[in-house]
This record gives sequence, structure tokens and C-alpha cells, in this order.
Amino acid sequence: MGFHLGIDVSTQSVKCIVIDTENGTVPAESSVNFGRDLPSYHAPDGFRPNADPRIKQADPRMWLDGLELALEQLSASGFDLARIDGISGSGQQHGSVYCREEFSPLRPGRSLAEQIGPRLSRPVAPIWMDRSTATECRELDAAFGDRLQRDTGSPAIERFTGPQIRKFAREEPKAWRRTRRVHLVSSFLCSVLCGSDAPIDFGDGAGMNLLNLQTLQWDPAIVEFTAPDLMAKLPPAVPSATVAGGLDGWFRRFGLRPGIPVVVWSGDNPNSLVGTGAATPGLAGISLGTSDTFFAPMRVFKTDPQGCGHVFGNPAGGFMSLICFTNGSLAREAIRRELAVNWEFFDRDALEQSSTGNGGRLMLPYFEPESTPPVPRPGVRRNYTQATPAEEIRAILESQALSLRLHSSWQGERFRRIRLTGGASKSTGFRQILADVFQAQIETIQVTNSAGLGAAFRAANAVEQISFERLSDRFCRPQEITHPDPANAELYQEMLKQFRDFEAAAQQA
Ligand code: XUL
Repeated sequence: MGFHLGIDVSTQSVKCIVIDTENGTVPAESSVNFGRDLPSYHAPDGFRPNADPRIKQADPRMWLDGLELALEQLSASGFDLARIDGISGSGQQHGSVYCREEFSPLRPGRSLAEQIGPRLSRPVAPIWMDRSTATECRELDAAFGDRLQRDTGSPAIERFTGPQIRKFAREEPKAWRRTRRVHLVSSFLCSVLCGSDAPIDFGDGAGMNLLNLQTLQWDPAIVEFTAPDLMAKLPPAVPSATVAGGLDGWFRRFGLRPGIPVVVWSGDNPNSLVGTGAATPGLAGISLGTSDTFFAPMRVFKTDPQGCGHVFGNPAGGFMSLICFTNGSLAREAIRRELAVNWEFFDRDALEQSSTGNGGRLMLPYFEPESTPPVPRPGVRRNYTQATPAEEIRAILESQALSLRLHSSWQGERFRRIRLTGGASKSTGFRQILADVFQAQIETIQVTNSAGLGAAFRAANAVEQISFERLSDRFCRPQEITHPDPANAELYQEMLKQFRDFEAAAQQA
């Protein structure tokens, strides 16, 4: 039993969490927000503003500075980082980093950004919010048809890495030729820790439209079609419990011991699955972050006939489902700002001042292009013209809950217990709406950074062979349980049909 570090590099921040597997405690944490703490990158929301709303790119050096700062804060917190026995991490999914050279040991005298920046063949990394690859997606669909979804778990998706790589290789052929390695955000940062090229795990690799989930290898035909020489530029794909290497000596400055095992990183959703304790069949998870996501372990490999849901590798073995709704907290925050109310009103008073079902008010809050269902152009749609601020807030929350239920039904499984995580999981009103819409018990856990916690679990699991069940018993005991009110079941069942019809009509308009 020992100490393990999980590092979560998400859209807006870098967070570190240390777990003590002996005592089931979290002795140290730190957090760096890109907008607040690294203003020189001019990326208040984690990406660079662009005149084209479909383009969302970040500077990889911002992640490196964020990592350095978060580790600095962690070591300043008083916890002796020399006690750490293993490290793993979590990256926002689908984003890609293009390197001119393979990784080599780091030079001690220079910052990470200073020495790794010049080794990139592309100064920016497209992130998961990017929607600029419609052409490439059409080409992939035309070339592979249904096989793409059957074998990679998803049809061609604009934010997925394969279409993004294809676009870059076509638009910037010289820079593409100079690229020796294409990394995901997760494998890039894992490589930085190791000072050598790290593999991509099955969890995050499945979000690329390149990994064949039947063989768990890169799919040669799809890879060849995607971009010239891509196979040679991809790191190997490996199980999530693989040790990628030993920690580079550069990290000695924080008190960390060089050489300690660095376990391959994964995506934020696979990490959250284990970090919420929902990796065993029967449970599901909902993460209410910048985007909202629904995820669950899969008993059998199955794909979404609507094409919105995805299949990723489950770090605990087998597969998991993932449905991503781009307009999560992003939309809740936009409505709150529009109404000029504080969070207290949004989370509590508004729901007290409005009634369940809200007179049938529904809202499609597409402040940004939406992934589920695919909506390329932003625009908020309502099926009503009048609402008080309280009703407006209930409309967005009920509609988001109905959307989560509607688009997760393809798995054909009735989830009676759902683990809730992310910032908005603190809202008791939203928890009740989710419990009633799903007619499921909603459970929160103490640690809200489930992606970082999941990464620390994966380090403990790979290094010390501690099972996920055991880690989840220690760290993920339900804190607050919200029971569904059966009296609301029928009302929401009816609204679910209305929501489905409203959404379908809006998509055709
Ligand atoms: C999942 C997705 C998002 C990002 C956000 O497919 O695009 O959840 O991983 O971090």
C-alpha cells in the first residue's frame, strides 16, 4: 500500500490528486486554471479564440506550463512528493499533438514549454470542441461505410482524432511530413513525464476513429486512408494498465523520485468511469462538466444506431459507452448570465419557484455546436415563448436531463444507480431532476475530480495490483443519495417523447 498521483489535464485546468491507498485518504491536491493562472496564453476557456466558431485549438505549451505549476503547488502544499510510488494521468479526449521528433530525456536547466515547444511540428493542437472536419468525416464514411462504426466503435466524428489528422495532413503537407509522432493529449503528457515516447491506451485510443476494437490494433486500412505514413507516426496502442516508463529525472525538482513507474495515461471519460467507482456493470456515471457526459461499462460490445454514442476501452477491462453533450455547464452558465442571477438562485430558488414538468417547457440549449445530437450551428431553441427566470432555468435542467436519458437508451440497459460527478453535481435540485427523469438513485462521491482520482486508481492498480473494486470501496463511498420520486415517473416518460419529437423537428428545420 502506498501513495499514487493522478494528474488531470482537462479543457480548462490541470489538477493533481494524491491518494493514500493504505488509509483511503487524499493527502494532497492542487489545481491550476489556464484562464486565471496562465493569462499570457490568451485562452480564458482553455482554447484560443478564433473567428471561425468551428475551430477550437490550444497551445500545447500551456498544458506544459500548467503541469509545471500544478506540480509546484503540490510540492508546496507540504506533502513530501518523494513518498509517491506511481503516477498516471487523464487528458481531455481526442485532442492531438504533432511532434517533429520523438521524445528524448529532458534537459534539467530549462522549462518544459521552452524545450518541448520547439520540437512540435504544429504550434497548436485541435481539441475535442473542434468541429471543422465535416469534409474529412464525409470522406471516411464514404470509404468505409458502416464498418467504421462496427470496428472503431463510432462513425466518423468531427472532433475525433482521425478526421483531424486527415485535415492537417491535407492542409499542411510540409508540416505533416516533418511530423514524426502524433500524440493524444494523454500520451503527449505521459511522454513528457517519461522523457520518452509513451503509448496510447485502449480507453483514449478508441476516440480516434483509428483503433479496431475487434483486434485492439490500429486498423491498417483506415490508418492508411486517413493520412500518408500515419502508421509509422502513431505510438503503439496498449492496455490501460501498461507501465509506460520511469519518471524522467527532470521532475526531481518537485521532490518526486526519478524512475518511479509512470502508467500510461487515458482519456478523462475512461478515467472518470473508474474514478466514480462505476466500472463494474450495473452502475453508470454522469459527469456534469464543461460538457456533460454519460458513461457506463458495457456487458457486451454494442454500437449506437443513432451514431451519437461511442464505445471506448474500459480501463477495468472490456468496453464502456460514452455519450458527450457539448452544451453542459457551458450552457447552464450562459443561461445564468443571460438571466443575471447567482448560482444560489439557479441551483435552489428557481426549482422551488417552478413545478415539475414546467408546463411542458423544453429547451435545446445549443450555445455551441452540439455533438449529441449533431448540430453544426449554434442556436438556442425553445418550444415556448414565455417563462419566468425560474421556469427558464427549470426548462434547461429538465431538457438536459431528458436528453441524457434519451441518448443513453441505446445500450438497452436500465440503470438503477448513477454516480454523479463534476461541478454541477453539487446542485441538489438538478440531482432530483436527474433521479426523477432516470427513475434511478443518484449518488455523489466525496472527490469531485473523478478523472484525476481515476488516474490515481489506475496507477495504484497497475503498480500495486490493488483491484478497482477495493479502491472504489475505499474512496468512492456514496456521500449524498437522491432517491427518485415514483410519482414523477409517468410525467417524465411523457415529456421524454415530447422532447424526442421537438429535437427531431429542430434538426430538420
Ligand atoms: C468525449 C469528449 C469530451 C472530452 C472533454 O467524447 O469529447 O468529454 O473528453 O474533456
